Amino acid sequence: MDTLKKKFYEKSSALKVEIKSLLKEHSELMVDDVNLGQIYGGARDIKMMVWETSELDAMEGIRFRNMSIPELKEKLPKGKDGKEPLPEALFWLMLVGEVPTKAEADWLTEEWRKRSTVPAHVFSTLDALPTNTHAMTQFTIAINAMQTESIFASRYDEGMNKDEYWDATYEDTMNLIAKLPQVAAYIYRRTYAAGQHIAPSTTEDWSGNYAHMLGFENEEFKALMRLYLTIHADHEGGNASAHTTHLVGSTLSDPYLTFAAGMNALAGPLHGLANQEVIKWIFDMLEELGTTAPTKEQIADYVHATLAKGQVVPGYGHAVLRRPDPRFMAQMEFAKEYIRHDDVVEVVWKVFDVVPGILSSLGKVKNPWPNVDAHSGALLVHYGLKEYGYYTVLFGVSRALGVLAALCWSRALGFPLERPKSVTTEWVRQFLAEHKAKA
Ligand code: HAX
Repeated sequence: MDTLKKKFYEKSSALKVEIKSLLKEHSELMVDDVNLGQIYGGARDIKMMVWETSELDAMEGIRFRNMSIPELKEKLPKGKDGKEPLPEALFWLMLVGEVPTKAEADWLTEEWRKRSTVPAHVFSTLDALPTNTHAMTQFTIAINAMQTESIFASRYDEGMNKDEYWDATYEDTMNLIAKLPQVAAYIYRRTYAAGQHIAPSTTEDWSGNYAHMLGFENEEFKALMRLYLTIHADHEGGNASAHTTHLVGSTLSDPYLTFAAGMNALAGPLHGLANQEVIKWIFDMLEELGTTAPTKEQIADYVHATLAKGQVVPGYGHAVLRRPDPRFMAQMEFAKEYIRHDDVVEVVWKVFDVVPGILSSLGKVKNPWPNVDAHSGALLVHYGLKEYGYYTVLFGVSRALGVLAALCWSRALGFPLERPKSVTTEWVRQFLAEHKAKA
């Protein structure tokens, strides 16, 4: 058993025992009351699942195993750029709650390299699709096609003992994460580079190799990829891609099918697809205004026109956050550090000056601040990755780290099938009538 797997087994076994005794004593303890607004309003703020890998605070933003993004940048082992954390290190941290040494992070890079071979039928499945198929559709189809490799599915078929679920889930998780960059790069090259594919590097880390296979050798871009693939990895368990993964995983669907389901959720424009919508919105604005350097007044008019059409301003707002997203701020800092001037980046910053005031003035938007998706496209455009229809795949490759680490925990702790209760509006009417009669 490798060191990471052994550590995970020891920690998850201990926590399983602790949870059992905690629930034995306290399972009737009330944590929250749920109100009608929450029942009709997308279950906001209802505490109803355990997610060990990260936690979101409305004001402070995301913490991975209690570490903020600036702390990750300081404490995690770094890639060869010397500044940006290795996503490998973040995965280790999320899985076992410990900051790995550089040697441990490097071991993971090598381990994923060893497991990275993608079966040929995955490429032929992709090749059967029209090249104008949306990149996220290609991505989820490819993940489903890789399910032939699932160790969990084949061991379950052979009658696996439930105490071994964590082991098979760990193996699938490691294999799937290892293969994702090549699958994702293949989609990019077949869609946007006339199918001229690039063989994997034998020396780059996980992010550097992904950048290389996409066709980008610029070291700054590779540094950006390390940051990008780190900050998009996890956002606690309630967001749509994580929660979908959790729900589908709770049926004991194998990690491939489970992760593909999460990626279908990520592909929605209110969630991960917002990263493509933001840059599309900016490009449309610049085209309509006939300038690459719009004034704040011009941007304000364009925002009002977007709202008047009954559309949302992409990249702004959040179901939990009530402050500018630290993931937005981390990307802004990256741009300030690495990029001297860029028209699109400047537009993103002007939009940041203009939009919160307008959204606040509507009186209904709970969070007028930018989220992670408001900045990412401008950085990618700067380094030449302009095909915004691809952006959500980059997000998805990163999100695999968090949701699959969390899936390992769900299987190790033996979490049951998720099955919340729904009600009908007729039930609500009767409930209200009884409530009125009692008052
Ligand atoms: N532009 C215009 N209106 C907005 C808005 C925005 N950016 N954000 C919220 N609103 C509106 C909502 O549509 C809602 O209007 P109605 O009452 O007329 O339906 C009202 O303000 C209240 O919404 P809320 O409570 O503030 O926000 P929700 O929790 O319901 O929704 C969303 C959160 C992220 C879906 C929302 O802010 C939004 O649509 N933002 C734009 C899309 C986006 O950037 N999504 C990415 C979010 C981060 C993420 O998951 N990344 O992957």
